[in-house]
Amino acid sequence: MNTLRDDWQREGYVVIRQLYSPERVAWLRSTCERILQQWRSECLQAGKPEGSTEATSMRHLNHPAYFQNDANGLREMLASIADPDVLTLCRELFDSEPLFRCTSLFMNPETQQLEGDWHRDSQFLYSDERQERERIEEATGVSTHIQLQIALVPSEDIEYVPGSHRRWDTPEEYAIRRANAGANNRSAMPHALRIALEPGDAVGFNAYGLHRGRYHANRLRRTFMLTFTDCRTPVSDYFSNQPWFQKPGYLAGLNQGERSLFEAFVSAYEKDWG
Ligand SMILES: O=C(O)CCC(=O)C(=O)O
Ligand SMILES: [Fe+2]
Repeated sequence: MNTLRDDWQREGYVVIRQLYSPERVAWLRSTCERILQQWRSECLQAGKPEGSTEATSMRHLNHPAYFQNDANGLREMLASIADPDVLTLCRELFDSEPLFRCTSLFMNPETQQLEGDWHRDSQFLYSDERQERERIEEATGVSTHIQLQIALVPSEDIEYVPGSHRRWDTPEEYAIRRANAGANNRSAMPHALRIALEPGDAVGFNAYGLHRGRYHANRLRRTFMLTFTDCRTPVSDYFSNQPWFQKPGYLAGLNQGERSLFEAFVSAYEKDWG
C-alpha cells in the first residue's frame, strides 16, 4: 500500500485536507489578524522596517507579548501547534518524534504584486554551491524537517516542483533559481505545481525542493505555518530562539501531550538561550 510517507519521500510534499477543524481555523484567523496588527504597530513604533505593510511574513505568533492577560488565548495557540493530528502526521512522515521549531504567518502585502523567487532553503544554509549540491544529492527523500502551511483563507500561493528535493536542478531549473545571482528567479518554472488549499487544508513540504510563494496585494493571503524537525536533528537559530518558553506559567493549562512537545523543545534549545 502507498502510504503518506511514501508520497512524502517521493514527491517532497503532501496535502492534507481539513487538518484543522473549522473552529480552530476560525479562532486562528481572527487571532492571527490581531497579532499581525499588533506586530505592525510595534515594529512601526520601534522604527523597524520589517513590520511594514509590505512585509510578507512574520514569525513567533506564540510570543507572550501577544497574549498579555489572555491565558486562554496563549493556551489555544500552543494547543494549535501541538494539535494531535499535526503531531501524528509529522510522526508518520519522519518515522520519528517531531521537535517543535517555529510558528510563522505569511500574508499579502498591501500594495505590491510580487511573484516570489524560486529557491531551495538549502541555498541560505550553504552559500558554497558545491556543498549545497552535495547535500541535495545525498538526500534520499527522507527529510529532517517539514514546513506545514495551513490555509486560514483560501490559498493557491505555494508552487512546488514535485520530486525536486532529492535531485539537483536541471540546467533549465538552475538558470531560473541560481544563475546570474538569481536574476531570473521569478520566471515560470517547468513542472511546477500550484497547490490549492481551502481554509483548514494543509500542505507540508520539504523546503530543500524547489518552491516559491506568491505575494499579491489583491489576493488575501493568511497562511499559518508550523515548522518541525526530526527530534534527532535539532537546528538552533533565530527560529528556535524562544527564551519566553522559560517564563513561569508559560505552559500553564496544557495537557500532558502538549506539555511534552514543548518540554522537549526547551530541553533541546535552552542551552543556546543565554
Ligand atoms: O509560503 C511562502 O510564501 C514561502 C515559504 C517559504 O519559502 C519557506 O517557508 O521556505
Ligand atoms: Fe523557502
